[in-house]
Amino acid sequence: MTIDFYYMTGSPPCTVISIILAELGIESQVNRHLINVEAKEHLTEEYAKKNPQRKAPTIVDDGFALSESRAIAKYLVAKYGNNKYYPQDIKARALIDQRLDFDIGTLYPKLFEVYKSTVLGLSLSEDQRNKTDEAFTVLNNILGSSEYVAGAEPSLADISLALTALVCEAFKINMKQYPNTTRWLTLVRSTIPKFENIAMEYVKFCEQLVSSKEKSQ
Ligand SMILES: N[C@@H](CCC(=O)N[C@@H](CS)C(=O)NCC(=O)O)C(=O)O
Repeated sequence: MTIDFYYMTGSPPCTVISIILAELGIESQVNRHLINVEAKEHLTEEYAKKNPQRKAPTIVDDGFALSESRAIAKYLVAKYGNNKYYPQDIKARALIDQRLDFDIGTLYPKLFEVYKSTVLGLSLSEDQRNKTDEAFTVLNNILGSSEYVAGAEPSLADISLALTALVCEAFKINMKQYPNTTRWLTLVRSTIPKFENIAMEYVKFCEQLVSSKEKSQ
């Protein structure tokens, strides 16, 4: 069995999949394919057969192609992980899905705006700043009454949301305003074994982006 994993450097959703592959202990069965973005490898018709959105990450598992990091994460834990981090209990799973949807629909898009402002120099409007604060306040409030984002146990939602929060921090969002979130980030980093090394490698990449942007100004 081999899983083909198509990824890009500097990509939060690809980093999430790398963490999950490591957590499941199946990295040795994975063929990693680094997409050459400059050569537009992801825009080819061949790649579109695997991922109609022409983005990364994508996996191909025994001929089965799948994209969207959160869908990939659920598939991998169902097939290879005995549902680790995604329990079968309907309500537990629904809560994890809700948190993952909050990430893709609300928090992660804010990360993209913060990235565009910090690294690409586009201005962030007052409204965008307020909406980013609103999204982080929602996360902080969830974590006020729950150890992890979907209850007392770590889940896929913690891996996905924690990476979004860590990257925003690297892009200079002051996370000290969200004390429940900083408490939880420390918890995730110390209790999900493969999170720390892989996530921090990516955070360092972001910090270098920010510092080279600052030096060029
Ligand atoms: N919602 C998607 C996001 C995928 C995505 O936007 N990937 C970016 C890399 S972070 C990409 O492929 N960008 C290349 C492009 O848009 O041309 C997921 O979670 O997998």
